[in-house]
Amino acid sequence: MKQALEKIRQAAVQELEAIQDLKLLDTVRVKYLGKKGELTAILKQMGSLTAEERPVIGALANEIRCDIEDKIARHTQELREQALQKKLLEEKLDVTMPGKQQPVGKKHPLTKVLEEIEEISLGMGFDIAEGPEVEYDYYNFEALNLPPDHPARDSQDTFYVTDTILLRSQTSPVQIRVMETQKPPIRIIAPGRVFRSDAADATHSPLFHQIEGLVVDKGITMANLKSTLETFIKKIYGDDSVVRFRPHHFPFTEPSAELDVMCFNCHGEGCRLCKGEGWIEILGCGMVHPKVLANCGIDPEVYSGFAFGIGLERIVMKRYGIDDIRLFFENDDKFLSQF
Ligand code: 2NL
Repeated sequence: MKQALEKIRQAAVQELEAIQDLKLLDTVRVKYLGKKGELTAILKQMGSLTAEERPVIGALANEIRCDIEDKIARHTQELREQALQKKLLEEKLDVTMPGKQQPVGKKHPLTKVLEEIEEISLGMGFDIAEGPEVEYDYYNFEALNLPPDHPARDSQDTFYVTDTILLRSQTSPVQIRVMETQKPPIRIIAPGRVFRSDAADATHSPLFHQIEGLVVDKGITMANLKSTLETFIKKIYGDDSVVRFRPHHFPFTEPSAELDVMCFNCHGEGCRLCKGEGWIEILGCGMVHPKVLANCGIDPEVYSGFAFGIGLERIVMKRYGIDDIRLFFENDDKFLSQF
């Protein structure tokens, strides 16, 4: 019987040592120590032993049970330790590895040039004014001396929301609102989105951006207009740029003019950029029409002013040689990442 017990111990130890899986360890316990296990089976035969043999075998059986339990416990501990080490090794994080490069966005070319123009304007003493994109017909047209039958008010060109409400087609309504509520001296620029019901093509977009400027005070003349705009243009295009004023017509200014800058690509020779003209049209301007001042409660006998309007997209297209206005609004990263 002693031999049978020692055999069980040996078999159990051998089997135990071969096991590499924590889950299988319990099968060893059941096989040798369980109620129907091999050790229990031997102990059931204790009845056949003499009174002297019984305590000796009993003690041995107990010692073997303890030994096997002890070995199972130790092996369990070992396997747990191994599993932990493996897990730690697999999940090791090397904090010295270089991080993943995150793509960084860039400013939109329209934003870049607008911010540049805003900086220049602030430096010249202008404030920046803003106003609603959805406007009353009154502020967009009527107050600006565009009578109801004026062709610019055609619903073909303007997005009407109702009979009297529309998407502003210029930022002048911002300036009308400022003149209505502030006393001269007024020195503002009004940048923002404007809307016209044009079919989109290389030079037209139903949404574009305008920057208008307005100066109103006592004694403002065409000389102030010319010197201010020439200074402004030289800050944008460089000190050596040459400007010229051409007579023009706008309903809201009298007299009116357009300002050209000598082509910065061919210096007046004529090239593709200026379409052979030698000059590039930059903005429209003029002395604020007396009726417009009066509409805003400013006495045209006391005050005078000048105003100008720049199309932002045109300026940016000329600056970077962009030949299609639609590129600004397509959110194509290949285009936008170039600026
Ligand atoms: C152009 C022409 C211009 C104005 C805008 C203006 C505003 C008020 C009163 C008088 Cl409140 N005038 N704005 C004046 C002249 C020209 O823009 O060709 N823009 C692209």
